[in-house]
Amino acid sequence: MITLYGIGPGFGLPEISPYVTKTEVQLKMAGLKYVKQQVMPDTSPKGQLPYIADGDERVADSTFIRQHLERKHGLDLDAALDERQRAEAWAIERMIENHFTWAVTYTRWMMPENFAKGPAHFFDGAPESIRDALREDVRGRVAENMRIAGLARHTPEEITELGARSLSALSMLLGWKPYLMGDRPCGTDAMAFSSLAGLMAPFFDSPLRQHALEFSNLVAYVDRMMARYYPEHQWQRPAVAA
Ligand SMILES: N[C@@H](CCC(=O)N[C@@H](CS)C(=O)NCC(=O)O)C(=O)O
Repeated sequence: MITLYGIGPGFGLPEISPYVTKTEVQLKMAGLKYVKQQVMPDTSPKGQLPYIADGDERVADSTFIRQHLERKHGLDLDAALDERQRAEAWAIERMIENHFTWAVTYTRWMMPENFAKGPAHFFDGAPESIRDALREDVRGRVAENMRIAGLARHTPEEITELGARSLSALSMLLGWKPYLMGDRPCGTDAMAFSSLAGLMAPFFDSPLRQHALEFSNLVAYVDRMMARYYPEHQWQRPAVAA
């Protein structure tokens, strides 16, 4: 049995972490049985979530987890794609993970009102004397990671502008197909869904979220993916912007 280590549900989502959600959806796409366990990122071999235990093997990082699952269990989540489509799917996934998801992270961690109602509560169980210091420490580390990645060097308006360009690209790439690459979901749909759902969930508002809601095909796509992979989750469908 595979164990998926993640953060757990919250913020109106079945799983708080977009990367854990990606892996969870890919496990569901593959039809593999798994159990889920909530842990802190520092328990992971790479210091980040997700990681999995599959028999004696522990594998960290969503991309390497997918590679492991496909190799070990004889799967291909992109089976319906030709070579060019596979290349496009990879390029789209890189845009989402290495660019767009940072802009989404910004809305949760760097907008003070969103940090206060969301990530700040990760530390509610810590002793009161160190709680605020812990909050600031983790927020500082996320800010530093964002700076190294490049995004946090920009103004809030510029970050929104860059995120909105990726939203526009995703909307154009999806068009009115049910899934990114056609009639059937592929591996990259897991990441596109997780990142877009994380942004659209009504729990946090932001200028970038308001841009996202202007793309009715992306809103419908998140609904479709949520219904397919998390039918038990009470998804609060966001209203499409007028
Ligand atoms: N490249 C990694 C990214 C994973 C990631 O950023 N995970 C976040 C949770 S959403 C994390 O564990 N952050 C803790 C940290 O970076 O210290 C993957 O694809 O798995």
